Parts: sequence; structure tokens; C-alpha cells
Amino acid sequence: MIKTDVVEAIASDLLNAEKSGTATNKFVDKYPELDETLAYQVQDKLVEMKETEEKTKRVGWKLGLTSKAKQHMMGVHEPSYGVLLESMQLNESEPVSIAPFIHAKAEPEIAFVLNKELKGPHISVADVLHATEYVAPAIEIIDSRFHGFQFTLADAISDNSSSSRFIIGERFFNPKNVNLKLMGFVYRQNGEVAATGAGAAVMGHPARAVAWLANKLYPVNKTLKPGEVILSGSLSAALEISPGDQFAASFDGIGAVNAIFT
Ligand code: OOG
Repeated sequence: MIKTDVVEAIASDLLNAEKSGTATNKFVDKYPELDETLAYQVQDKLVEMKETEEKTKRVGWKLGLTSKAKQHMMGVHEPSYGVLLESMQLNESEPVSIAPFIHAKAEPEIAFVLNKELKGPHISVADVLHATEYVAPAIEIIDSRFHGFQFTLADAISDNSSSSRFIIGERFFNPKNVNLKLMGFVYRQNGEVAATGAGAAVMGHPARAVAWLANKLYPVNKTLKPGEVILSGSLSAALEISPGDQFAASFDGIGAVNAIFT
């Protein structure tokens, strides 16, 4: 099969898996040529298909596998990125039905909203902070389209890095007024503490994940744009969601964000 056909075939299978709510098999076995570069082309195609199908548009990016906890959980050693669409954004106050998901999980994250363009290849943590309009607590709902969340890095990248939905807290903070590296967080499921830690769990500093993304996009001629939202990656292991679950991610100095599921 020629490359464009492989890209098209994988992207359609992933879109169908999402639409029908049924998991699919990993693609690396069927298409051994699926490496990281090809996987980002699949992701691009998939996002394009979703933009048309859902009449939506790109609003930002998500980082995946930026913490040791997540890399360990998934057996990979480097981060990945995915695209956020407007149709994925949910309101904090509205309960979320898990009916459309395959096997969704919830992750505590710090969201960045930019006010300047960030163009690699040499973006630093300081550059990111300088280009950030505000940060806010966030919960990302991930949902792998693969059976049992079993995948290689290339599979996960093709699957838009397991992105599904996201909720951003309603209070915004200037990143210069908070210490994102030392910022403590408590992640609760139904009132019970499930994880605790500090911002440094994401690549030593959540802004480093954003810098990594800007630099990673450079060779493919993409930049981070003013107004875009960037989810900097889960600070802890992802937690499985059941109907009736409530998740709360509270951060020192920037408040909390909640997600309620039915
Ligand atoms: C890949 C995406 C993980 C994160 O923040 O680490 C992710 C996965 O584990 O399914 O979104």
C-alpha cells in the first residue's frame, strides 16, 4: 500500500472506532511502516476528518506522556502531542455522560493559554511563561481507541494521543505570580485522595512540556498561536471513570476544577 493510503486507512479506522464506541486493534502489527513521522501524518488526517464531520475547528494542543507516572503506565519513554478541537471542550458545571466513550480516564493537568506565537526550535521555559496569558487547572478526559489502552507510541500518536474531552477551570492566573514547578496538587476521586504531587511531575516544570511542543513542531513548520490552549500533560496516573464519579483537581494558589460523570 502506498503511504497516503495507509494514512487514510488508519485515520478512517480510528474515526470509526470513536464514532461507534468500539475499540480497535493496534496498527503497528498490520502496518509495520507506522513510525512516529507517519503517525503524526495519520493524526493530522484524523483531525481534518473530525473537523469536517463535527463542523468544528482546532483550538489548541495537548501533551501526552509527559510525566514519569504516565510513561511508566504506558511503557513509553517520550512525550507525544495531540490536537484539541472546539468540540472537545466541556463546561465544568455540566455533568458528562460517559455513554459515548470506550473506556475513558480522567487526568489532572495545568492548562496554558497563550498570548504570543511560540516558534521553535529553541523555545525555553522562560519564553513559554512570557507568552502565556494565563494558566488554569484542568481535567483531561482521555479515551484510547485501542483495546485495553494497549498501544505503541506510534499507535497512540495516530489516535491523537488518546484525546477525547477537556474541562478548564473558570479562574485564570498569571503564570508569573505562581510557582508552577513547586505548585502542589491533590487529585481526588469521589472525595478520596487518589494522587498528590507537584507541578514538577511534568518534565520538571509544566512550561517545559509547552516548550517541548513548540520545538517539536518546528520541523513540520507549525507554531503555537496566540489564543491557543495547551494542556501540559497529566500530573499523575489516569483514573478510570465510572458513571456517578466525581473528580477534583486542586492546585496550590490556582484553585480547583471538578468533573462529574453520569
Ligand atoms: C496517552 C495520552 C496520555 C497524558 O497526559 O499523559 C496523556 C495515553 O496514555 O492514553 O494524555
